[in-house]
Amino acid sequence: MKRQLIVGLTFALAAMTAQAQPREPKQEVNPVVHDALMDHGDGHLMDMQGGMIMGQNKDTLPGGCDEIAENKEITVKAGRKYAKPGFIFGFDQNQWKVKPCTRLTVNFINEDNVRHQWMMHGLPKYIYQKGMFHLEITGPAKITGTLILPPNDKTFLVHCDIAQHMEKGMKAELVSGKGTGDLPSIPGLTPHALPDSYNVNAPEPVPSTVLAEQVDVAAAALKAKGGDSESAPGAAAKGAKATADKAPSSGGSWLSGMTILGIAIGVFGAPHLWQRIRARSKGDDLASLVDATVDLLKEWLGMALDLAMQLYHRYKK
Ligand SMILES: [Cu+2]
Repeated sequence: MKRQLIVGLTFALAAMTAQAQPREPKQEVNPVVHDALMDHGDGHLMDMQGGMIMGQNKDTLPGGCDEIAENKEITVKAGRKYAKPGFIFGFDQNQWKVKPCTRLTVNFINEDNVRHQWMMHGLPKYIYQKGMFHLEITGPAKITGTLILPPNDKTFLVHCDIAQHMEKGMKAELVSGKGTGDLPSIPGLTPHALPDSYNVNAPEPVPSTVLAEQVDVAAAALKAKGGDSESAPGAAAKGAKATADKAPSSGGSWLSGMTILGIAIGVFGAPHLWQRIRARSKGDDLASLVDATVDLLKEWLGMALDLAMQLYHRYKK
């Protein structure tokens, strides 16, 4: 009886000790501050320890901004400990909101012992090379950069471009003004664009080779209809390219190379477009699908305007 009591007490004590001690020692993050970078021009700054800023812009107002709307500073923490459930890496926040024409200073603190980036896409290319603003550093370290947002409402993709880091959780969005709709697959914010399926009965995605065959068959059928002497199966065997090459010489045939190109874009593009609309849609109902379609069209319009602004600024000089 006495021995049982001692054994019991020993177990209780061991359990309490185990609970009192955390499994991993608490890690104090003491980031190295990279604040003496060499300016290589065009907003590209680097230091010998591997700190990097691309697209630094403290003064140049984007076209359409009469003045700086606001000076804003954010601090972004990056690392494994900020990963959302199901992910490996993460930012401490996955969405930031700013006003258009804001001068935004980003303090990027990488708390991991690997390299991470805070990379923003979709900025006007006449100011930002490749349309990017980008902070990069091996942690634990801190790096700070500044950019000025363009005047349009837009949702910008922010991610870490190191292989697999975005897929494993380092994806976020920066919403300027009203934005242009949430991006898909933002951890903790929006669902996966292509959710994993473990249903063995689910239909397989159609491989592109099958689609290519469908284009060939469609082209052959159209050619046969157009009154060409060659039989449809024969034309199918030769493929769409041969059809496109020969079509102009068949004299007045409406089946031109452009038609084939149009069919190809339609056959390849339609499923892709549908997939993108579905990915954005909040549900399968008509209203959500229409919303998603309008969102996508607005984004394309934004891209077209960006391009127009870029051309305008290039040829204005
Ligand atoms: Cu990373």
